[in-house]
Amino acid sequence: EINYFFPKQQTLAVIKPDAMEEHRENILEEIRGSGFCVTQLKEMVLSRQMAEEFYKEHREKPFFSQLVEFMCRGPCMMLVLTKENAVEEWRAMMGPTDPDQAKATSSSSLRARFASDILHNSVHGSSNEQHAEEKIRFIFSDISSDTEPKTDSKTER
Ligand code: RTP
Ligand code: MG
Repeated sequence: EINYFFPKQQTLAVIKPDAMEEHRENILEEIRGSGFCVTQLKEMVLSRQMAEEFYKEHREKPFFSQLVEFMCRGPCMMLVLTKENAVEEWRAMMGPTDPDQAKATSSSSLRARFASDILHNSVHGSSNEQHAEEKIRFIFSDISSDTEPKTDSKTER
């Protein structure tokens, strides 16, 4: 029996630039096979400014500039995944940040199989529900990704 009223959870998944050429199809297949509903999908190249905003929580970390550089080096695939418990399930599918740790603890995870190192680790996933809502709004609202400044109506001629 289908419960149409159960509020499904959303999370943001990103296929990072290092995985786009060789592993994208594998990752998408895995997502489809795990019962996630892909409710939004787009391929895009992040600007430096967007990558900095996207990972702003890590601004003070020693790896921040490398991370930003990496995230804008080529196209990313942005996906909104919908499922009960989506945030936690997608994080579990990704595995730990560091692929060495991933290989040791969850060898079937995406990072264990596809990541090359702790920075180039093939996928991103929101770490909690609030993050998910914020990042989905950021990536999928046309306003936030608009590079042109909006014209202020008061100064319009
Ligand atoms: P993500 O946010 O991308 O899903 O990854 P995560 O939660 O597993 O890890 P987080 O601590 O949020 O780090 C974000 C991304 O920064 C890069 N990183 N590099 N060189 C390093 O020590 C280092 N540590 C983290 C990775 O790309 C990581 O996914
Ligand atoms: Mg994170």
